[in-house]
Amino acid sequence: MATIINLPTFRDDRGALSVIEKVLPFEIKRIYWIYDVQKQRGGHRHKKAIQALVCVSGQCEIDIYDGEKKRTVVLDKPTQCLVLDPRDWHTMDHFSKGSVLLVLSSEYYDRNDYIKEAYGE
Ligand code: T46
Repeated sequence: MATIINLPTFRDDRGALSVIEKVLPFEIKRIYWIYDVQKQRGGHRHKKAIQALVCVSGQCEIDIYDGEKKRTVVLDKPTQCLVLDPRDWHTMDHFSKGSVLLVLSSEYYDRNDYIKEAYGE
């Protein structure tokens, strides 16, 4: 099941700094980011990849379904990280203008890792 991690964050009179270190349940093999979003994205689950999502600017919504429970997570803080298990079907939508969604993945890119058939209701 998807989990939210509150990231260590250091604020002072210069601003804020959040860090991901020793908190993820995987070694990071790939980093990508999604921006200028015009339409819903995602719409799949994975065979192996565990992924950690941080909306580093702005906000977006992630709809998640693990085959048993549905959940919507609003990512609107750069101090929060959403970890998706491979079985978590996910779509990403309602991106605010200028938002950036950072994704850290446990796997190198492999188009065969994607499962695009939705779970039955
Ligand atoms: C996911 C969600 C959160 C690559 O060539 N390398 C990559 O590492 C990635 C992620 C994508 N691509 C290519 C494949 C497609 O031609 O970029 C294009 C767009 O990818 P996709 O349609 O899969 O994008 P999203 O936003 O629907 O999904 C992405 C990730 O692919 C996916 O693993 O979990 O973000």
